[in-house]
Amino acid sequence: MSDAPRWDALWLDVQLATMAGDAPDGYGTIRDGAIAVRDGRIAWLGPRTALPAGAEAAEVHEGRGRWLTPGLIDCHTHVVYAGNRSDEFEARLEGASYEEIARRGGGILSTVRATRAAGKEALHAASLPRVLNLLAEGVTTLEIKSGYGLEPDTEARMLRVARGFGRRLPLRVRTTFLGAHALPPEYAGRADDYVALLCDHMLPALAQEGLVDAVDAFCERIGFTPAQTARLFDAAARLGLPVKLHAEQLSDQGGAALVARHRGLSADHLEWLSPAGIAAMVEAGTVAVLLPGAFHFLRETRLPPIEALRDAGVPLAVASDCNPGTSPMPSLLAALSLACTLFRLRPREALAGATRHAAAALGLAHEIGTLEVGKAADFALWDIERPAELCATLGFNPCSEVVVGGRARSPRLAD
Ligand code: DI6
Ligand code: FE
Repeated sequence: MSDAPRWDALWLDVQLATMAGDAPDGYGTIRDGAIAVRDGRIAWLGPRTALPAGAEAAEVHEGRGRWLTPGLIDCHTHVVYAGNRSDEFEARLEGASYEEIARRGGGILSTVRATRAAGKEALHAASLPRVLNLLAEGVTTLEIKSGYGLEPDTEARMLRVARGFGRRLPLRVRTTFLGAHALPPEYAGRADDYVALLCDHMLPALAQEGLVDAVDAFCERIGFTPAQTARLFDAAARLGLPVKLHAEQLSDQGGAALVARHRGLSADHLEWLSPAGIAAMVEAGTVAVLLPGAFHFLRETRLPPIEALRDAGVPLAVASDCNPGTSPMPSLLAALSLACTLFRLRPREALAGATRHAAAALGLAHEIGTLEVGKAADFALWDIERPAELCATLGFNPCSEVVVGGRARSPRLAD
């Protein structure tokens, strides 16, 4: 009897970027590496020369020198919606601001109208190309928010469509309830009543149906006040659900400190974040999710305080924020590149932002986000010479193979 390992699958001749937290080069590079999978989890990884003697695998894949990273994690998206807002893109270029467009009933409410009118199949069909685009880029975990229904049936439909992608595709989906995205027209002038509906009816019913992994809100002049947001967070806590927040995107509402006080997973956007907000995030271990797509499309000029966040040791995640208004960009690779050019993240920080720190922003750091023995075998293979290439290019996708739960697939599912 030999105790040599028997694996389900083994990848040889790969350059590993483990993205493990303590790696001195920022990538956790292992040259001429190998990685083995068993029961959907990483069973072994290291330099090929260190492979245990006599190890066998049912499937052996040749890496041909490609780079292998953890599967990418897009931890903030609104990919499920119907309709299109390119008219607003034009209006903003004519001088209208995002807030003005929202105040005259466009913006989020325009997508609410289209999404309410779309049945489940139509919503699925409209969203699928965006999801497939992300999958083709090596995304193996995708967070998807509700928030274009703002009434029980459509919010539930959005979350069911989102969950459906996780069942039908080789993809992990996490759903976030964003019922507090905008005030629906039928509640005009009655925001507190709408928040009561969210807290007392919509959220408990959706959570009961198992459709909610986390709760988010838009804490903003054109969204909800800190007091209303706090009420929603208390309702989430009663249901045992973690919270996160669209905070300090257009103004400083103290949202980051608020979500930190509620031990939130993440504060997202953060262009107007104050030093007090940073201190609160440090204290609570709240992740900063940077969304350079929204910054880019809104032609913002005020940067999130990246250096202060970095100096304070706040983990920086990067996400696409894919949505029809402020970030019509179903591309996490584009977000990585923009995070570097617009926010001056280093490529190693941007890649950590779409792997290790994105996992933390979803409360999944123990499961995914780095290549480590025992974690889920989710990874992506790339035709690149150095990992920085993932950020140093824009509009090009060098992903050549994706593995989810130990199963290999082509990045383009139809192949
Ligand atoms: N902030 C955003 O950037 C998105 N939602 C939010 O609260 C924009 C959503 C949209 O314009 O449709
Ligand atoms: Fe968003």
